[in-house]
Amino acid sequence: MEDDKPSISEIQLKVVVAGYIGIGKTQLLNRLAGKEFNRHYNSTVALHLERCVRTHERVNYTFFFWELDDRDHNVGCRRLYTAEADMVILMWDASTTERRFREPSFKAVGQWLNKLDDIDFALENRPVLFVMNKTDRSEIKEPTPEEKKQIEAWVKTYGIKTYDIVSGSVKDSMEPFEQKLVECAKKTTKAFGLARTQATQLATVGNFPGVREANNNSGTVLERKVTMGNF
Ligand SMILES: Nc1nc2c(ncn2[C@@H]2O[C@H](COP(=O)(O)OP(=O)(O)OP(=O)(O)O)[C@@H](O)[C@H]2O)c(=O)[nH]1
Ligand SMILES: [Mg+2]
Repeated sequence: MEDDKPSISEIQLKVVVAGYIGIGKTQLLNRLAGKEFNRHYNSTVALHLERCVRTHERVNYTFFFWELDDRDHNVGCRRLYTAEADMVILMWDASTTERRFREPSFKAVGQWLNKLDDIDFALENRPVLFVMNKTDRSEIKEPTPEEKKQIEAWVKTYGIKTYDIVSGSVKDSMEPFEQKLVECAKKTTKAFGLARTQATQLATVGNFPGVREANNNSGTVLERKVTMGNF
């Protein structure tokens, strides 16, 4: 029997991932790519690339992650690495077993927004996902009210239109993070573009019989509409 559901659509998204050194960026991306958690620390120099695909509501989202390192000598490359990104992930480290990390890594989130803004990276229309990581090493499992307030202030300062916050640990289930990731993906400009295209296609296919009756001689118009319907 023929499947009358609309075919699967493809969307490719470039995601910038940044934050303080050693907060778990690489491990998070490795987990998304299907690799196991690794206790061994191998610090990223300059750039780490990872790719994963998630399907939601008949859309295949291919995420291309660009993890930037936090070293200032790589400043010159940032404009290149962030070019045409669709989304941003900024992380901090929630471990309370190593308190010396939590505060500086949270401050670094704000510093990263500033660094991105400095290279004329428009944050307005790029969803930002704020990630509190390493909750397995913390008695505080959610962002504190102060952290939430600070994030709201940053969102205002940088004119960010869409953002979300998620907490978790790459040692535990990745489900909450993955849900938020897809939610953010759905709010990117590309996803809106895709939704518009699909709506146009549906409207076109829906109008097709009426158009045929009204345009008996308009072969070109019909041909174009059929092509779009099969797209
Ligand atoms: N307990 C715990 N450890 C983690 C978690 N995520 C990462 N780690 C550990 O933290 C260390 C740093 O992890 P990475 O993923 O390399 O951190 P990073 O942010 O990519 O580090 P840089 O590339 O140097 O900036 C490693 O030893 C990891 O095993 C986590 O969720 N929980
Ligand atoms: Mg890394």
